[in-house]
Amino acid sequence: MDWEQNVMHHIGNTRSSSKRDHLLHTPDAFVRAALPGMQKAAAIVHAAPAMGAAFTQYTAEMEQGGTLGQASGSRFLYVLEGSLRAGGRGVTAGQYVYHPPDSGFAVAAAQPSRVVVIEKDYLALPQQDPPKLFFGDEANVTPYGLEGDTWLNVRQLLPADQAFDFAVNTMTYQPGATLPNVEIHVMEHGLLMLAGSGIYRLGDDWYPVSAGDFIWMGPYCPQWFGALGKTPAKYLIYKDWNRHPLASRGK
Ligand code: UGY
Ligand code: MN
Repeated sequence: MDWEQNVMHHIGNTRSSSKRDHLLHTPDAFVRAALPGMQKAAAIVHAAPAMGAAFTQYTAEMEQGGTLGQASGSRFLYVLEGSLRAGGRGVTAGQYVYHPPDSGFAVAAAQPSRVVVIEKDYLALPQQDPPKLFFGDEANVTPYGLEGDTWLNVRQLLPADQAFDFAVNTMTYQPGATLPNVEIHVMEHGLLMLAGSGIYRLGDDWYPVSAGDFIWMGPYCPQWFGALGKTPAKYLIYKDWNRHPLASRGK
């Protein structure tokens, strides 16, 4: 433990902040525990119904040969480090898998790995089948500039198909780039900072954030980001998507 960490821990300080409509979860506050079915692996649960989220997001840290348990609902996996065997295929850093509910398959780490895991109860559309199993590679996704801003590149990782009830995107900001406006929307977000740093506005608070930090934004949480530093800032962001606001009430 270095000097700075030591002081941080001993005086009870953290950059983390848990509010009604948002959570900043920083690595100094992470707690690891195995979920049912996990072997040689542990989960850092960042977002869950227990704090008001309608989905679950955790980082799985897996030893070589480690496994995940069964998914609850549909599941999205994005490999941060290492490589997995999932659904009979190899999935390495920057690659990802979506599988629909009730079609889970074994996930094992081919080497020590860190993986983003997002799970959600699937909201079906009337007369439409759920999406099929989907494998993707971020390197093959063509970016577009948000509202034409070429300093802010968005990569939509899942197909533009309304059968999907959530989206997962990466957003890469050149230093100095910002969201064009403070957003306030019904969708919630789970966000993992993958690179760089910046300032996140959440509600009426402003937080310095950097790679490794997680943020949950509840519905209607005011949000804005500006990238700081000399290298691009990048995050992976979940949002519920493609459903009527009354859909979760069975409408
Ligand atoms: O897709 C989004 O809502 C995204 N622009 N939000 C965000 O980056 N906080
Ligand atoms: Mn948003």
